[in-house]
Amino acid sequence: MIFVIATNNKGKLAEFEAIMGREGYRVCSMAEAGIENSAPEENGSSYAENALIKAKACNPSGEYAVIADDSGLEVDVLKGAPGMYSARYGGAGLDDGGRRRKLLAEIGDTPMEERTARFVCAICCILPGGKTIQVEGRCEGHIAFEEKGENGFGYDPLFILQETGLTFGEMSEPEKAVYSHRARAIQALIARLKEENIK
Ligand code: ITT
Repeated sequence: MIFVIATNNKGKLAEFEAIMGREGYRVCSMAEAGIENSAPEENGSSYAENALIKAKACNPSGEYAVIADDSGLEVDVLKGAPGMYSARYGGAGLDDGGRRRKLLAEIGDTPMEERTARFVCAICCILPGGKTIQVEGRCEGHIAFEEKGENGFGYDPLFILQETGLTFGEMSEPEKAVYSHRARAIQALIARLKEENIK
């Protein structure tokens, strides 16, 4: 079975390739599966609904399965923002760096003990024939006072993982893959695929 990763985010794609690849699964990008343009409106009311919307929109032909991910960073002092709107936080004009600067500005000098946050990842997998598997993963941490580390993407240089005390930006890809929200969701998916005897 080949799994098409229905994302336009290169950072996510690299993580799926690395984590699922290490587990022996074959994955490819939408472009490699001949799908040029799939970016549906993400108008669901939960991460899970948005993941389903993205997986359905990808709709590859033949023997491919599809995996879509909807994820976000929830900051408690911002009442859960940016959350489901993490990719669009601050409007269309901002890049990842601009969104990180906006987040730091919004949180201001809130003390470390109140800078609690979590990453959430919902994955939707649609198998050939239509069977749908939905799983979720989360990881807890704090928002740093400034960016640390160059690795990863998105909010990684700002998210201090509880278990290591390092930002995802300071951790290597295999280290992030031990603890991250996406890694936990992928492990849950793999457990379900094994139950179904799908390789
Ligand atoms: P696709 O919809 O094409 O998959 P996207 O980037 O728009 O790409 P989302 O709508 O799920 O994906 O938005 C998730 C955003 O949350 C993402 O753009 C990052 O800003 C942030 N994010 C999610 N997972 C992250 C991670 O592991 N590290 C850092 N930031 C992450």
